[in-house]
Parts: sequence; structure tokens; C-alpha cells
Amino acid sequence: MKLVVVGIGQCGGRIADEFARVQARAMEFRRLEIILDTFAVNTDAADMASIRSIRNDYQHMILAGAGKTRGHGVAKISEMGAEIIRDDADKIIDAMRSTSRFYEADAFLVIAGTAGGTGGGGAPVIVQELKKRFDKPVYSMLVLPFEHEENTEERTIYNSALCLKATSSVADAIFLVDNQRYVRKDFSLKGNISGINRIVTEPFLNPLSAGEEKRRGNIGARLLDAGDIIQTLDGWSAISYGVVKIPFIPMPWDYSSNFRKKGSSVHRGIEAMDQALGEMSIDFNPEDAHSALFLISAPHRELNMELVKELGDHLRNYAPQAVIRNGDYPRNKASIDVTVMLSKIACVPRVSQIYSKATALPDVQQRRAVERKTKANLTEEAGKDVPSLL
Ligand SMILES: Nc1nc2c(ncn2[C@@H]2O[C@H](COP(=O)(O)OP(=O)(O)OP(=O)(O)O)[C@@H](O)[C@H]2O)c(=O)[nH]1
Ligand SMILES: [Mg+2]
Repeated sequence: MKLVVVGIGQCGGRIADEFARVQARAMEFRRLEIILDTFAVNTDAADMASIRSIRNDYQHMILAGAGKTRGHGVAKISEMGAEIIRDDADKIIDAMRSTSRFYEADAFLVIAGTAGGTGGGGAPVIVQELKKRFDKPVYSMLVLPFEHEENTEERTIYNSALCLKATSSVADAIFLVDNQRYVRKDFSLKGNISGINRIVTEPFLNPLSAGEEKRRGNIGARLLDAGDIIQTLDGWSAISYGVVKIPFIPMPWDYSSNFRKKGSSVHRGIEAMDQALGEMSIDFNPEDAHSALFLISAPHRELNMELVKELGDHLRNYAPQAVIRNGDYPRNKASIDVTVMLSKIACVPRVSQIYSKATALPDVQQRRAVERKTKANLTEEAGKDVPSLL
């Protein structure tokens, strides 16, 4: 499967940059093209300074609304972000269209942090424009804020709610990433952020690669291609993967006992799948997922029907309502990797929470304004007998 990836705002740009590195690895180690091109769009020129792997020209690092913001961003006002990106949509889409072999792309991926002004406002606009102009699925990856941001930055919840609602009304599917789920106490925030970006992009490498393989040895018995992924993805979605090392070079007795060999690969497969299920990018009740896909990537000697069947059963127990698709991707390496996508998730508690907090906001703001006025009046009242200098 081949994607064209665009990141809006700082968060979107950094994650798109990470996708550019995923593509670099696919090319270096597999000679595969899975991401045809990568773009970063921002209203803030300084925000783009940390981008390292996206091509550094004005067609790939796109500064939007320079006439309005002079390259200084929209200060978290997502209505302004949306307006600027809409005004510059032609420029952005034309840059994307100039991707070489653009028409081979199977889908678009639009990435942003929901709390940002540029990303939160701009991402739904770009999704909508891509949907209008091309007959290809448009997916989005939306990053939900850290908890501490909700308390320190008033626009966090409001921007997030606007972005989630607007994007979900136009995108084919949205991968949700909740920053808060990745907070590790022993990490600095900077380490955390680039760590999160790596963790959320890596699971895409195998599912995008599997259908693009041309070498016979790397083509699975059940090949997972773009069609399977497109059929799986719809609405709120999550992706993750797990890896279990195969501990030693196979010993002669590993071949002698077929039963033992199969048993140990099933164990490793289940362990990798459990890892994936435990590290989903967003919290939800698996019973609410109505569509699922898993891909096993392992050396030929580990892949067998029993492994596929057992992993299928395991996922069915976990997400009993889901229609499950699967594939295998033989790779010559010392590990079993299992990627899991869960989609058509009927209810995501974190999204509902953001919506209800946002709806309560005007009340809170009104109450604060009344409180401020009352306190100011009281202070003025207390000072009424102090003589005036002016
Ligand atoms: N996972 C992750 N989250 C990020 C990253 N950068 C920012 N965020 C989150 O994204 C949200 C802020 O969005 P930004 O992308 O900084 O904002 P923006 O889209 O540039 O918008 P403005 O700066 O307001 O114009 C916050 O919730 C941050 O925690 C990143 O590289 N990775
Ligand atoms: Mg910014």
C-alpha cells in the first residue's frame, strides 16, 4: 500500500517527518516504496526547524498564511488555522499532486495534534479538500493532548473537540493517539515526544510493505494488500504492534519435533499480539471494535497454519464483535512481529470526554467572567475612601 503523507502544524509535521524515516528504512532494507511523498504544512516558520527527513524545499515544507501571520503561527486559535489553510489549500494540494507517480497512491494520511491552532484547525480542512478532489480514501492520525495541557492551556479542549468533530465528519478513518497514554515518569518530555512519534509510526511499516513486496520469498501465503487495509479501516481506529525475539538459531531438534516447533511459534505469536493489544494508541473497550486486522511477520520456519488460526482465535476472544482480516509476511529475521489494527470503534471514552468538557466550557468561562467582575467590584468598593491623585 502506498500513502501520501501530510502533517499540519508542529505535531503533524514532526510525525510526518517520522513517516519519512519509515520510508527511508523501507527503501534501505527492503527496496520498497510505501510512502510516495511526505509534506509538512505550518503557519509558523520556526516550528519547522526541527524537521530533518522531509525534503527541505518550499514544495514539501509549506509555509501557509505568511501574508497574515508573517510566519509567526496562529497562537492556538484553530478557527484562524482553519481559515488560513483553506485559503492556501490550492497551493498545498498542488504541491502534493506534484508527487512523482501520485496516481499510484492508494490513500492519503493527514496528521495533526488536535489541540494546536494550525493542526487542529487545518487538518479537517485538508481532509475535506482531498476528499473533494480525489477518489481515494483519506485517513487521519489525530494526537490528543497530555492531561496537563488541559489545565494550563484553555484552548486545548475546545480546539480538540472542534478538530475531532470536523475531521470525523469527512475522513474515512481516524487513528487516535492519546499522548497521555505514553507518559513515562522517567522520561523527559522531549524524549517522550520523539519516543511517542516513533512508537506510533513504526506499526505502519509491515502492513504497508506486505502488499508491495515483489520478492517471492517475502510474499505470504495470505498476502495482505491495500484492499484488506481499506476494507478494515472505517471511523475511529487504533494501531499497534508487538515483537518477540526468536531466542536462538534453530537447533536440529527444533526440526525433529514438528509439534514442539509449532507450539513455540504459537506462544511467541500470542505474546507479540498481547504486547500489541496492551500498547494500543488509545483506550477503548475492545467489544466496541467492529473491524480488525492482524499481520504476522516472521521467518518462514515460524509461519504455519496453526499460528494464524490461534492468533485469529485470540483476537476474536479479545474483540468478539469484530470482522477479522489477516495476513502473513515472511521476513528473514530473528523475531515474530504482530501488527494489529482495530477499527469501526463505536465508542471512544476519551473523545466523548473531550466533547462533553468542551460543551461545558462556555459555562465555565461565563462563571469565571462573573467571578472576576464581582471581585473587581469588591476591590473598588474597598478603595472608595482612598483619595485620588488624578
Ligand atoms: N505526540 C506528539 N505530540 C505533539 C508533538 N508536538 C506537539 N504535540 C502535541 O500537539 C498539541 C499542540 O499542537 P501543535 O502541533 O504544537 O500546534 P500547532 O498545530 O503547531 O498549532 P499552533 O502552534 O497553535 O499554530 C499538544 O497537545 C502537544 O502535546 C509531537 O511531536 N508529538
Ligand atoms: Mg505551532
